Amino acid sequence: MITSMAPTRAPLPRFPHDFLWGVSTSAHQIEGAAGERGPSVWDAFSAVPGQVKDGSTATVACDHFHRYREDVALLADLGVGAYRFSVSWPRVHPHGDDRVSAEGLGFYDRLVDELCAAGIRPLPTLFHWDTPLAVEERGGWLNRDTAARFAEYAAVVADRIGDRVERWITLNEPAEHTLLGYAIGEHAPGKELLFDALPVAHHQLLAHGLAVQALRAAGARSIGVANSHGPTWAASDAPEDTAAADFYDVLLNRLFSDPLLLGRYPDPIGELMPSPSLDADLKTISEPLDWYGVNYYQPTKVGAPGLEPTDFNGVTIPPQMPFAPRDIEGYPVTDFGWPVVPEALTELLLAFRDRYGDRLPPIMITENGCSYEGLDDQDRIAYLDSHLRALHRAMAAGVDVRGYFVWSLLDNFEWAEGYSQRFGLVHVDYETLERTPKASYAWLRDALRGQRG
Ligand code: IFM
Repeated sequence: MITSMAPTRAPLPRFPHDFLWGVSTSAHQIEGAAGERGPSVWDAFSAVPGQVKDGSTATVACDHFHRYREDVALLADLGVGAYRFSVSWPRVHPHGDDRVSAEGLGFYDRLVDELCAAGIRPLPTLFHWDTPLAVEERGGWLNRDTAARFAEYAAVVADRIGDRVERWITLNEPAEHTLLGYAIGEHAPGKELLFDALPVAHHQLLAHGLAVQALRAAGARSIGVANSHGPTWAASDAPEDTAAADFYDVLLNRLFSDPLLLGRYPDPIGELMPSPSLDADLKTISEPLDWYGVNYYQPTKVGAPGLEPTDFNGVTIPPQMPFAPRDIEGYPVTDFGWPVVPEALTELLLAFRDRYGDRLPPIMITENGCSYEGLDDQDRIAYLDSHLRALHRAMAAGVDVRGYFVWSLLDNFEWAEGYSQRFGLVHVDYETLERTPKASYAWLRDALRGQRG
């Protein structure tokens, strides 16, 4: 355990006594045990040379599948009230059809039991990007039928663990999955469809709505979604830059939240969205949510595209996209190169409240965190400390936020970056799989003790 030479910090402001404190992970990024589940799109994608920067795969990852007891003990020692994990669809339905793996489902049963025994509330996410390969081979999220398959899977999981789960999340970051996975091909399944990827957005939304119905039919009381959001800043006042920023804002910040919360697509997406039954679908999609999850990492500065591709934190944005991300200067950056702008979290939450008004259910920050090397991770402590203060300012200004989850408990497989970016409060030695809590873990544990008073 690293205790470090931390600079003295003022205690965090006091959050409400029933505020939910937690950490987040996802199945593909930590579980490993790939041979004990069905294949997913990410297995196929990672196997193609050059797709993952360090050539790695998540075959073993953190081996959480076999070491979950040790990881729950780390959560208990940390003192969090909740743990957000994801259920691996290919572990539950290895063949991508209705055949259920008793072993796969049994894992989540044991994990939930272990969490409950430790007094930690389980918060499962049903989809965090690891589509069963067999589902992808039938068209994946381009195929409307995937939404119905997903709802069936949701019902199977709810039937098994729903008696101990209070809060559910349907999808994680559908905007990233659409853009990175299907529009520009930087993530699995590696398709480069540009705007022809829009049905992927619609089918994920429909899957969400159908899953909400399936979960409620199974007795679920509290359902949310985890979407990625961040303020979009125009590179200049020039009309071409503000138009580009508006368009990016629609794609990142409104493509999913408008249909979920308002029951309609933002302009100009509605006209572009091919669906045989758009109005009925939007009714399903906008089933009222019990809360809304925001994943926040950074704001984005955007200008008009040029003739060349743009590099955006290692992601290549082709010039055919109607926007080009620009560097944000004047702020520290994480090891990933992401600018650290805590005040943008306050800005985001206030804008969200203003946009959605009384259509906005209580918010939960379902992810926030940063990539830094090292055990004495003072930069991560500074990041978390400043973002919690920014969150508190938004709450003091009247935004109803009920919880905060750090991304992530463990260093893990960071998608196309492989193991090169470390987001964990706990260091993982990928050779020995030994877990070592970092200074940020000790800091958060003390901060949570301070909150409990
Ligand atoms: O690791 C990812 C996670 O899977 C989704 N949200 C952002 C994190 C950091 O990139």
